[in-house]
Amino acid sequence: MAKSKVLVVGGTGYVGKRIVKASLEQGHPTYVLQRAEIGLDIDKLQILLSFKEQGACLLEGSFADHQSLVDAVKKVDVVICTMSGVHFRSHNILLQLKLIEAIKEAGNVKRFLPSEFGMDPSRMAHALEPGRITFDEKMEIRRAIEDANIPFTYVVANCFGGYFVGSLSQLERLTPPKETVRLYGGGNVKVAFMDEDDVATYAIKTIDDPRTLNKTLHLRPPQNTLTQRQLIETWEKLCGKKLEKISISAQDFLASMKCMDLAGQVGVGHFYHIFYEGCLTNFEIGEEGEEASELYPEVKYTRMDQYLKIYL
Ligand code: NDP
Ligand code: GFR
Repeated sequence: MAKSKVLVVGGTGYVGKRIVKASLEQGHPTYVLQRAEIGLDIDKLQILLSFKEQGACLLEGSFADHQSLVDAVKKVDVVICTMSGVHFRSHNILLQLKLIEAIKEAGNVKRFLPSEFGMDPSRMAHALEPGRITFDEKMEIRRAIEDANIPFTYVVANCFGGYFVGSLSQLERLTPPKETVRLYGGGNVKVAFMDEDDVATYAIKTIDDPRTLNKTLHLRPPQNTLTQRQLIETWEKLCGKKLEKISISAQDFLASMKCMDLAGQVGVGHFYHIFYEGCLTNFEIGEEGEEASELYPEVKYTRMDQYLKIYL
């Protein structure tokens, strides 16, 4: 059977460029939206041209031009959106409503993967303000998809290594601390960590899989389900040095929100749910979902001791 044609919207982003790479690697005719608005962003253009060199096809379009989105969608079988989530002030996630309108009008899409790739928003109705906006907006997108009867797969990717593993899950940094590490409580809550390239591999693996049609794909491989303490011990073994550990109570952690800007408060809220509440691992995957490493055992996913080596 011919490989389905894939359109990536948001292709020059942190997740997007990995999705484009995985789509090409897995042999899909791959199309990338080239937004008119990128203007003089030369880095974005260079990334788009590099996709072209690797065999992708660029499709010009804009979220301000409905017909351009319809025309792009009509050229493919599968649409994957990797719209930014961290710029919640500009509500980028809700821009997907325009893409959903285009998919609805085009009528040809066999699978749509909206921009999720994080915690499962359907399990975050209790999330703290202001970070809850991330999940509320993603749920609005889910409702629009399901109201339009667009075939979907939601990818719940848990914690990206780049944001949560490199820093040993410290806020406001991306590299390991040298002397002291802050533990969330006792550091014994189970968290699921993912190499971003594996996130993209699994996302492309699933687009033609009937087992994940209208379902959630959870990326929660058993050997990457670790506590913060286990993550730190992994790092200490690699670098041959013990870090001083300072335990922060949930009460003190939440109190720190008071002196933070909006982005910082969003982060604290998300980290609280992940590292104190255990929201990524405190449930069984039910009928509505599948776990990726079980569905695709052939994928040799990167373990976190390997992931951490680059930080030495
Ligand atoms: P980025 O910030 O890298 O942005 C992705 C793309 O969004 C951009 O490249 C751009 O597409 C598009 N975009 C941004 N603003 C606009 C706009 N105003 N109009 C149209 N397009 C726009 O996003 P990430 O890759 O960091 O995030 C993607 C998803 O992953 C989000 O849902 C986020 O919540 C999630 N995430 C999860 C993490 C985790 O640890 N699990 C960590 C980080 C993100 P173009 O390429 O066309 O310019
Ligand atoms: C893990 O799931 C998610 C993660 C999600 O569903 C949505 C958004 C994210 C964000 C995290 C919290 O907002 O992606 C990365 C991370 C952003 C962040 C990292 C915010 C504040 C920080 O101090 C930070 O330190 C690494």
